Amino acid sequence: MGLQNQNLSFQMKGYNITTLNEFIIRRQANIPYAKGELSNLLHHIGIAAKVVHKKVNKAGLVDVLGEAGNVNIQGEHQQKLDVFADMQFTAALKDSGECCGIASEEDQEIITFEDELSLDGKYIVCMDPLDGSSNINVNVSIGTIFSIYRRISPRGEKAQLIDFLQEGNKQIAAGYIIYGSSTMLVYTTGMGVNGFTLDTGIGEFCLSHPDIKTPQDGNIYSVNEGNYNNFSEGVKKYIKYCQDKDKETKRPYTARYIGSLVADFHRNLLKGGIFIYPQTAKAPKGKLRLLYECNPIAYIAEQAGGKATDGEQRILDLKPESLHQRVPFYTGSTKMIDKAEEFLKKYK
Ligand code: P6P
Repeated sequence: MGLQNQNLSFQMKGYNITTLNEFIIRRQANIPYAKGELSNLLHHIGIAAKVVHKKVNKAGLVDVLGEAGNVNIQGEHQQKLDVFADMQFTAALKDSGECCGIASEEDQEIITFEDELSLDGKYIVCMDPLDGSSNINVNVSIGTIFSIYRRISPRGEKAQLIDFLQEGNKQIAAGYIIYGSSTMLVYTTGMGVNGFTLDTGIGEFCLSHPDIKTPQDGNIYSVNEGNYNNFSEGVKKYIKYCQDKDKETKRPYTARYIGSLVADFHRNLLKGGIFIYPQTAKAPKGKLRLLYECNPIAYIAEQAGGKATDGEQRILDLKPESLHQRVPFYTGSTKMIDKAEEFLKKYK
């Protein structure tokens, strides 16, 4: 059954839902000359998300907990679910025929798809297939993050490194899947941010958070204060500012940090707040990776009316130098980012 017919059937039965596929097709209708390639790519990402959801949801019951024994490019012990998620999203992107290659947190080099259909693919994808995976064994929400670009290298040829080292402001689409109390897919194609919740009863992502706008101000701050002694003076002063009592600005703020980027970001996106992973003595460039963590999250933050910088510059304007490059990361409510940057500047 074609995508249109399948979704029409839901409407005929009186279900008042908009499925991800229906939404993608409606949006495609608004994009002149869109031939459905991006829609098809997003559809395949949705399929992989459902497959990974099933595995993550049963993680305690089937043998996917614990480490897979290998160590990834980051020197992190790969959890079995990491490997599973990497394989599922890689396969889905290859099957779409729209993607000529990927850069993944789990793989040192780019992966090129060299079948005839994929070689002609218009897009490349940077992804963190399962971010925050050290939280898997303790049942804390984890996430998949993806970022889609038009390739620069000629179609019909192998994807090149230059396709992946584009500024974040060149992204065509970006999104994340959060495997939490429910599984949600949140994405943007540059026309706002929309959130879809997986209805396992019908196996569909259904529009649950249309046109997400993040509050301009907030009272949640998210930072790993265990690194406090390694922070710069400006970051330390900003954290103390968050903790000071001030009725007018509703301080002290609430500290919320669960060490899983997608979960920490998603909460602050909806409620307002600031997420900070600054440079520390241990991580002089910060910890989070530009290509497949900061750029996609930054695109979503901005599209929802928020901000994302490295403490000075807009994340989306940074020119990547390497696939796994790390950058300091400040993202969330615009007024909170501006205030944090005031402290960074004053105590530079
Ligand atoms: P720390 C998870 O490993 C991750 O990459 C992000 O999901 C998360 O925001 C960050 O690292 C947490 O790092 O050093 O605070 O444990």
